[in-house]
Amino acid sequence: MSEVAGCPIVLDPLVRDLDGETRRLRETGALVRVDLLGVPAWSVTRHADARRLLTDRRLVKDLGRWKLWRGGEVTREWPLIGMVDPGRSMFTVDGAEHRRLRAKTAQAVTPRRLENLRPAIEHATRRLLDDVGERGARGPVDLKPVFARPLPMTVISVLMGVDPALHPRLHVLYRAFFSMVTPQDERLAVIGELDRIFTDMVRARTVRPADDLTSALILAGEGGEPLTEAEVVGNLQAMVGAGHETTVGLILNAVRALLTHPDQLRAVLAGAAGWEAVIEETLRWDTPVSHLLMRFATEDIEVAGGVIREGEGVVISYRAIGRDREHHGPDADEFDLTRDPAARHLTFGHGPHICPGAALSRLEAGIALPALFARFPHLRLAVPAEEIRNEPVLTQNDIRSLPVHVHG
Ligand code: STR
Repeated sequence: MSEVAGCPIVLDPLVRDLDGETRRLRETGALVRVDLLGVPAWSVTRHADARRLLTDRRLVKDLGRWKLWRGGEVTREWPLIGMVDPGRSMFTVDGAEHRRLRAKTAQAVTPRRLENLRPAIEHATRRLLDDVGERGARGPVDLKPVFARPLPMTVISVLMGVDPALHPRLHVLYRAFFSMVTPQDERLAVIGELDRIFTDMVRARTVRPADDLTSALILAGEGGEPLTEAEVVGNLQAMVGAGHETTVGLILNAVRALLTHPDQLRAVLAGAAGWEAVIEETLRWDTPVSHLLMRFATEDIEVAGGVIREGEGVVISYRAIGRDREHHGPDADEFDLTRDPAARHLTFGHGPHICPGAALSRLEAGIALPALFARFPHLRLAVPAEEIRNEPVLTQNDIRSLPVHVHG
């Protein structure tokens, strides 16, 4: 697809310079016209505007409200279609229907309920760190495939009841799903296969419920309409898709931030700064999600002196928002663990769709990061920081690999 006229920023599907792109977005303005692989949309780059828009009912998830989709200008040939049309779930509906689809999941992932998962997370962390240690004895280890990627998949699978035998295939499928270099016919086949995998799983649980959230979603219905099979499948896919991809980013980005800020790492290891600060500052400074697609305007909406017209699409650019100087101050580009925690970041979103997995990801990172640095106090990068590249993934901030030396 060709470039779109009137879009000052073309988001790079190969993500060759994420910091540069984040800066350009922010400097271009608060409401910026962006070119998403040939498709125009608005990007929101300021904390205050995003916070307001995320509770604005005139902005909805329903793809049917998108003029470019209704008019046939955007089709299933668009590489980002899977992000805006992943099927019916709590991720794609609003209002009363959204509350109905989300209620059971939200109840299951409160900080208190999640404490039940702690032993499983600690066990998985220990087992993976054993593997890191063994490989590390032979040379540099890439923390992504050996540690950061398997842990969230294992944890979300325990919660949802996904068979661990599926993990290798799921990793292959999600990688192809998110990568912008995947040929589109292959991506559509991947989406079909994910759908079959999760539909089969929901059918198996319908016949034989187990002690997992998928079974709870199937059995839910007391005091309301039960979810349909397609809705349970949609929610399961949303949970696995989000739970798998985003926490990988949180863990890797935190490790990279600490290894490239040795003074702050020392403060953490000496107990002068907390792991909670590491997690929250990483979430703000190097957000696991660069851009969240997409919401659609049901009427004209004024934002920051501009107007989003009825039927236009809106992207929340969380990475730019995390670096918003109007909210985080003139040093917003600095990673600083002593930053005032009262100036909360917006990385998990806001309003009805606020990330239901926020507490789970904090729990995972809060176990994984201290365990990693306790086991390997001499951890250091095995390549210059400038050589660490992103995957060609437009929406997620997805480091390709993080090679480290783990022993001395
Ligand atoms: C991945 C593919 C799929 O089967 C279902 C979904 C719905 C939820 C989406 C997920 C997607 C991609 C990653 C998202 C997640 C919700 C939160 C997560 C967008 C499209 C984020 O990265 C914020």
